[in-house]
Amino acid sequence: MPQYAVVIPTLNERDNILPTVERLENVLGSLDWEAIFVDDDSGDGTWQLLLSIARTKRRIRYIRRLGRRGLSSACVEGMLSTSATYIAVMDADLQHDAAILPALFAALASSDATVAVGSRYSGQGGIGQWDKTRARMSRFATALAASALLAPCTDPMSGFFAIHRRIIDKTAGDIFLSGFKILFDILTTPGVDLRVKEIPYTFNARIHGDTKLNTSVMIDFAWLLIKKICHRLPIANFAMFCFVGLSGVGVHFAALYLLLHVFAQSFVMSQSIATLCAMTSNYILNNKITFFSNELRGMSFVKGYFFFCLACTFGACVNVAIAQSLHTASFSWFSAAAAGIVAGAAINYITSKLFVWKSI
Ligand SMILES: Nc1nc2c(ncn2[C@@H]2O[C@H](COP(=O)(O)OP(=O)(O)O)[C@@H](O)[C@H]2O)c(=O)[nH]1
Ligand SMILES: [Mg+2]
Repeated sequence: MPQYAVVIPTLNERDNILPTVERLENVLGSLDWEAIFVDDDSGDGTWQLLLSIARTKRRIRYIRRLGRRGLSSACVEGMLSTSATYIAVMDADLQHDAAILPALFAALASSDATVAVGSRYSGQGGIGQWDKTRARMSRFATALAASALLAPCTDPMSGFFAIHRRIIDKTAGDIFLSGFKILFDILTTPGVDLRVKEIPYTFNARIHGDTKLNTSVMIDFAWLLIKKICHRLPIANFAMFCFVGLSGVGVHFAALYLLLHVFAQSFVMSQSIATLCAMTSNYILNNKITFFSNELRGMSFVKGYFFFCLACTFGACVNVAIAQSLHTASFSWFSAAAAGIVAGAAINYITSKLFVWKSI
């Protein structure tokens, strides 16, 4: 059984495969290693080439996935397919300098690090020939990402790293499979033994093929980032809860308008159904975003919905009671109502966190 594995996701990388295999053989020569290429049924002949190499070289394996896409899910699948103790992830486009693979593995095997990161932003590392826009975007995303990290790392967006297998065994079920930044995902997963060591390297320019980084990948990343920051910072988590509540107001008025003017229902009926629609949409969004790490599914989702509606009802009662008593104590209608809304939201948040998503 090889001790070391390198997982290499590929999507239309035919011209990069042979040089990558050659680099691996050169730098990993004396180690007991295997490489697992994970290809998403590329149309350019990548998997056919991988098949022919795998038939002649026992260190090279490949997985051909059908009807699926996604860099993170490809990496997870590759990592779970090996029983090696130390597992690296590397791009297939020669942008990652394979020469540091032995140093990444050594960092895990001979120190107490559990994650070794090929870093462009530490020591002598660098971003090579990136244009100014991509360099700025990368710096900006890295700075944002830092606020969600659970272990310090100067390059959490790196796609070049190695981990001890117990890290992936523990985090595999939590990784955002349609994501692109698996290292960031791992470094922001709570309850994991994260000890990071960084190995500087300089990012190479792509010679063959095109980048798969596109707008939808960036949107997915923004989504992941928001969720992780919300999880890490309680105030951001509360702000997200309030933001979801605000979106519920929009849902409420849209439903009310439709029921009153399109379906010609009575006001009481329309207002009741609109309230239910708002609560339902708030529940679904909070389950997916605010409390994503405790996301409820199946029967728990149904039970959670019931408790969430109870929590909202309780919050609404507190809201009205506080507003009423402040108004009676001659506060203006506006400040009395505002205080009621803030108190109601805080109560909703605390009861949701404690009883619905049980995340304290
Ligand atoms: N299996 C698989 N590999 C992918 C997918 N998207 C990108 N890759 C591979 O992931 C690596 C990084 O992608 P790349 O386009 O180079 O991203 P960039 O380095 O950020 O420009 C490359 O080896 C790609 O072939 C995907 O959806 N599935
Ligand atoms: Mg690349």
